[in-house]
Amino acid sequence: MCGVVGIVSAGPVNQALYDGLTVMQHRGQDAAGIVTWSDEHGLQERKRNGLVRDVFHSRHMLRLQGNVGIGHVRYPTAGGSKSSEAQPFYVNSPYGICLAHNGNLTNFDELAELLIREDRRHLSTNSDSEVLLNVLAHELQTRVNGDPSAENVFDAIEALHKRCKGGYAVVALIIGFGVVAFRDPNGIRPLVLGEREHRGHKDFMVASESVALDVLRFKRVRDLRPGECIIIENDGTLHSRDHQGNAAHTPCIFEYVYFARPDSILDDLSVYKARLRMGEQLAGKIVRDFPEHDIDVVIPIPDTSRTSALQVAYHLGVKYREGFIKNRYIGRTFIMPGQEERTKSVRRKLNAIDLEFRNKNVLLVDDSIVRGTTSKQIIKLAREAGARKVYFASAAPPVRYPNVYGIDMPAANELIANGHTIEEIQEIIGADRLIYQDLHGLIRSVRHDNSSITEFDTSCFSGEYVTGDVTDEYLHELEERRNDAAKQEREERQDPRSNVIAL
Ligand code: PIN
Repeated sequence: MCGVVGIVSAGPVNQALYDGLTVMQHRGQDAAGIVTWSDEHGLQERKRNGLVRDVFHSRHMLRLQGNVGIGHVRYPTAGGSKSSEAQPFYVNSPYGICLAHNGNLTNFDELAELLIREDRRHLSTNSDSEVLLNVLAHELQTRVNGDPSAENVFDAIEALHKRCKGGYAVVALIIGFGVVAFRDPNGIRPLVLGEREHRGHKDFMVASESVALDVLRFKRVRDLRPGECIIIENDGTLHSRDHQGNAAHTPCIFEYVYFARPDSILDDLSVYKARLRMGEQLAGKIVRDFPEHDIDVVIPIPDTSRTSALQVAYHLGVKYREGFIKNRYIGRTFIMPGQEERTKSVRRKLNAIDLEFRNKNVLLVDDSIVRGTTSKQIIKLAREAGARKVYFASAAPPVRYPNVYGIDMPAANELIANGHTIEEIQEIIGADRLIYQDLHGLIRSVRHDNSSITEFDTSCFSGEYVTGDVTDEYLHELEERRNDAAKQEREERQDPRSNVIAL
């Protein structure tokens, strides 16, 4: 997963872009980048692997001059975590264009081949952002007629939507013109528009999550519609055109389960309220599946699941307690020669407060179970802390299928629910009982407030891919690639980035 931001302002945008990326750091900790533009200083860029706070130093910020800019934080998706693949990407023909995106193209191979063979474009990475950028540049090139115009850009984006399949939320900067932002025709990946008054001028901002608007005191105007393209010219003129076609609006449900910040509103739906309702629905499921339950205490697995766990406890009429404390300052893992490599040990990240577990029947709540590896270790931790019985509940249904729209999920064969029944999973993770939310409950939890959205991208739970182009062959190739990427990652564990432990 990644985060994008774009701003056109009456004043300098460097600090605002930095702050916007920092508040979206949860969407990607692998690399960060900003480009800004001004008449006087031209295009300025800084991008590297690392956290936002480590990539940008004062000297870079001073250089990033201009009132127009875009930024990106990257999560490593299958294959690419090289510094050379940090975004935004740049091309200089037909205009200087920079582009950053969140999502994944499902027809990457075919697009890359056509770009090279027919459009005579050069690709130097395996990044689908570079492909998107070159498709945009090529489609603009065929329409070039002097300076860029809103009409030409809209036409080029319309052509891009026809060529590019998958889930994508994109920000681009066209030198001397402005910022362009667009969302895939199904609106799978989120993108929101904000505005603020500044020096008697209207500033505009687009971002992956509304929380970025909040911290910069932009008012949330609305989400971009699926397939919509917005252009904000350098002078602040805003244009919009819709290109949804026949596609249904199907936002990614996983954003609400885990990825987005709870204080964000995506597609007019509060992530926080969705998680509260997931807890309510989950409590209903627990009562149905386990009517004679003997749960003494509900304990969340920090952080995401807290909101749901609170409501589980409330609706079960059971105590809610913080039994696990998370270390916010995990250090690097130094792998010594001959040492058994255990970088992902939960022990380094979580500690249990024994008195909340001793002689109790505890219900641990997590937002989801993906590989099941941390669930297993956490259950062990709860038992070591003296729990009598350890029940486990997931606020999301079993994750059985890979995500192809930009959520970084392991290969299907690494998903614990792929090929296992719930009873088998319960046994593998060592729980006394395992309860999953059902898909219907999850959908009800998320869509509650916004009846205009009737469908979601639920592919990792249902195996249904809304773009209609995902074949078994594609999934098979993806699996091979993800297995290779995982293997490579294991081999490269001595990389300093290995200090990032995802629970
Ligand atoms: C982690 C949220 N959440 C915890 C991510 C673990 C699956 N895991 C997905 C559960 S946090 S596993 O709260 O945002 O830190 O099933 O793959 O072991």
